[in-house]
Amino acid sequence: MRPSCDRNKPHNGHFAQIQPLYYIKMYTKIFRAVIIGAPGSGKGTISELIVKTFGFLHISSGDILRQNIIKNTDLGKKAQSYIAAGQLVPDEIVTKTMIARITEVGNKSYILDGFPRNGAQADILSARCQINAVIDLNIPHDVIIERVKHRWIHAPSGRVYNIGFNDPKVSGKDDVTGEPLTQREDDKPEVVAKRLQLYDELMGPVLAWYGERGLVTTFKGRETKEIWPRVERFLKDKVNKG
Ligand code: G5P
Ligand code: MG
Repeated sequence: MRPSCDRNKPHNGHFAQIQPLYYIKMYTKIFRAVIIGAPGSGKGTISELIVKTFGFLHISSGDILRQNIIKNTDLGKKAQSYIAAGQLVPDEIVTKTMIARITEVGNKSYILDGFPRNGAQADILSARCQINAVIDLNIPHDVIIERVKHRWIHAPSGRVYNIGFNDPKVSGKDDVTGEPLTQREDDKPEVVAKRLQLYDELMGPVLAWYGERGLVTTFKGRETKEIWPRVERFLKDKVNKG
């Protein structure tokens, strides 16, 4: 039986009650989406809901880079200073990493978050795989600036919290591992301002490129709880049509 829509509503600020199995069983076709939006627009949060609801894999360039920084890999060492300064990590590094991950994932449905980030990356991605839809989150900058001040993350997994929106069960600790949460270095107000400016400069052409191919759907709003039901409906329609 189909779960009631109410189960998908946030519970105490969490989306923990989502019932994924109905969708995962029904949607067996391969579907690939890109989620685009300014820093702090909710790409990671909406992607997590897509994972739980549709069973897609979430491939986040930012999460992959941060995990490499924690592990102190060569990639992490190269990426760290760019991320801390709110600049893009050089294309050749990110593109190689993301294409390797996409290849590794193979024949599965996924949502790409944070990649592509400019025209050059979009070109390389389009040569490698076909994207079925682009979800464009359009959130006012004033909302974003307020939000990221309260963001806490569990960097090894990429799990993200926000005080007053989706609080951890125990203050300062990750719900799953109990490990301490941290704040992102690039969430400092001056770095956020730089990231927002860079986003506006670089993503305009990428959105236009996908727009010319009829792939972009924009979701405008101030809160995830109003945006998510629209994204969910959109994806259900798209995935059903194949
Ligand atoms: P990232 O990691 O890709 P950004 O800048 O694209 O980083 P970010 O900051 O991860 O995006 P998001 O994923 O869009 O934001 O947002 P989110 O984390 O889900 O939500 C933000 C906060 O708001 C969270 O705390 C969440 O809980 C809360 N929230 C969500 N909805 C609501 C709501 O309705 N209400 C409230 N109150 N709160 C809410 O990239 C980082 C860096 O990595 C490098 C670059 O240096 C980049 O700056 N990088 C790349 N470099 C080159 N090429 C690429 N392709 C690169 N990808 C990453
Ligand atoms: Mg994110």
